[in-house]
Amino acid sequence: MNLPNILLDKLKSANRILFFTGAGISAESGVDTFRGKGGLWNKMKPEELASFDGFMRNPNLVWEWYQYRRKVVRNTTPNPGHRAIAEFEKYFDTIDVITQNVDNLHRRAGSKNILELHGNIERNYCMECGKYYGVEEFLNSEEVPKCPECGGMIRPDVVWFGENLPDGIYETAVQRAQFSDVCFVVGTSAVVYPAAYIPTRAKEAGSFVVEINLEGTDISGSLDLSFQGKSGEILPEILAAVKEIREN
Ligand code: BV8
Ligand code: ZN
Repeated sequence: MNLPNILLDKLKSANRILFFTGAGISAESGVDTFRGKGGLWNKMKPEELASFDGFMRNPNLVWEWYQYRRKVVRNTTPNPGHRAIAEFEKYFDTIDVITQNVDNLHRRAGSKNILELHGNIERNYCMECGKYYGVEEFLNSEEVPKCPECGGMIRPDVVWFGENLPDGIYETAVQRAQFSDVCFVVGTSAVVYPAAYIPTRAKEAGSFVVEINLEGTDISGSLDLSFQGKSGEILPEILAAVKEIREN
């Protein structure tokens, strides 16, 4: 694929690259996205499943949904898009990954500098005593398990709608986006806030913002470049160009 010279120039001089990712980057690993074709929200309402009230209304249904998603993630692997992002670390001083995803696939692909804005489904915690757990202890629990320490309800360590993001993580994410020389926005419909503010904050601060998405989004027109296609195909192409530029 022929990359525009402006992008090649930016990648030549850049020190800090930031990847802001959403569910689309994991689609080629077989992990359902939320919106768009085949998205989860086409079949069920986010408020019912990814919200505290939804959980309290029907804890076992929500727990079962997360157990299903954990099984999908356990039985898949990072795809070439995740791996290309991890490999960028060889060519630049700083690579930041800011993800809305909870599937842990960036870490499994080898990325080091990751901010998980919406938590991680491979962690649980007790709603009473706050004790953190992994997923192993409850692998076969079909119902919401009780905390072995205090008997409280266990929930996935993710950020539901109406819940705050983990303390300070959004502010740190914005700061890193503002310091980036190039910001890739990958596989997100950019409709969930405050995360969806990040590409705009990067652009306002002078970062060169490049979208990689299967389809156009509400922010496509406001960015510097927008590639339509699969991240698992486009990111390796950009990495190949980077190798060319940075090795010569
Ligand atoms: C909060 C849980 C403070 C974990 C999720 C303004 C400011 C602040 C808040 C709000 C605001 N406006 C509205 C709100 C409230 C709400 C919100 O944003 N609502 C939206 C829907 C209007 N935000 C919140 O509640 C947040 N909390 O702000 O706290 C507060 C407190 C109280 C009251 C008010 C404020 C919390 C938001 C987090 C919610 N939790 N998930 C889980 O179970 O996963 S959100 C969920 O959506 C996921 O985390 C997901 O990451 C996220 C975003 O979705 P995307 O990642 O973009 O995925 P999507 O499917 O939408 O798009 C995928 C894209 O990829 C598509 O475009 C597709 O075309 C593309 N694609 C597909 N395949 C490929 C591809 N691209 C490339 N290659 C491919 N192969
Ligand atoms: Zn407990």
